[in-house]
Amino acid sequence: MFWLIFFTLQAVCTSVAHAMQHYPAAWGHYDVCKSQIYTEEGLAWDYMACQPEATDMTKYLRVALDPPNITCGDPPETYCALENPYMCNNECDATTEELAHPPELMFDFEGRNPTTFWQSTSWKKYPKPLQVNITLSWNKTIELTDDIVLTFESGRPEQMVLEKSLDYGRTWTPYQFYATDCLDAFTMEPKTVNDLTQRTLLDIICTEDYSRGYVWKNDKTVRFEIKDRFALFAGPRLHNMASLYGQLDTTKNLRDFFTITDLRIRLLKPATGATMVDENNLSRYFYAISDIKVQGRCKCNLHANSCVFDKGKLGCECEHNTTGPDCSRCKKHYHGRAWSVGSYLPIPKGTANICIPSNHGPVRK
Ligand SMILES: [Ca+2]
Repeated sequence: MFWLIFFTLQAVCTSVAHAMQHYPAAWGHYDVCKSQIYTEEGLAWDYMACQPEATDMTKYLRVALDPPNITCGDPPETYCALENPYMCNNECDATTEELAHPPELMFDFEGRNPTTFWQSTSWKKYPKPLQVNITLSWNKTIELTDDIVLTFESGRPEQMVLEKSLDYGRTWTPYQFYATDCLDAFTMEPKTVNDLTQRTLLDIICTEDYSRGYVWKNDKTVRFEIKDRFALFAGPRLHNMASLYGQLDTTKNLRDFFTITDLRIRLLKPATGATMVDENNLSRYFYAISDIKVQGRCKCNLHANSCVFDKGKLGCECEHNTTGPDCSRCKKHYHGRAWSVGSYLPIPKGTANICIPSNHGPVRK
């Protein structure tokens, strides 16, 4: 069963001022695809590499849970607090709006009090593992521009994997492993993003940073650190984006690393807060997530500065005589040379690499 949460908010984002609020000035580059200039022959178009503004991508995703009936409340259940087994006054009931915890509550506007959250059934079948896959699908290639942040309402999981797909969910590769004990859970040495270098940037690590302190109110987030990885090229405050863009231009692996069509959160073991699971009170163990943040932009191969959400699907508004959801082909009658991705270089305008008419007219760039 699928929960469709297509938010029908307008997807056209062209406000440069808005982008400036969130990103250093360098991010504002590449927001124009072409401009008119005067030449000896009169008015002509000057073409530049361009890309859509980064935005909140959770508005455009579809979420699916596996197993599909893992959400609490059918039948109604009562829950205990992990930190206090005698505090069992929480109820989940799928048929009552105030007591239901459906998946869309991971993506609603947060900031209200109390928070809204998705919650799983409890670990009633212990010692059989309590495992849930949460799959987020965009049906479009997107490029991540900021950290992925999950906020847990329950304790953070003791074991979890974040995975990505670049082919609409056919194949998956891990992004990061999370555990209270990386060696025990995944036979991996624990590392943090700070251990990475330019050379090892694409290494997949297991981190223990986000699994400890199971109930502390300020310790509820699990992160996949995009900006720390960018910073390996662009400097700690991302002041040298030219360096990052130069690398993205020349290293396909690096560009692909930040590009996804789907994300999958594999919850493998809930917080127990102890080495022993209290078998007399399994209502203490479950997963609950109040918020998921995914910032990114449509991948348009530097041939579009806007991306629209139409009939439940994202698509680039292609310029430079290109076409397709990612602007990855030349338009009909514009096959004068092979299609090519735009280039970030030279900074700041890049190179458009436009498609040219099949009958070889004179063109700029
Ligand atoms: Ca929420």
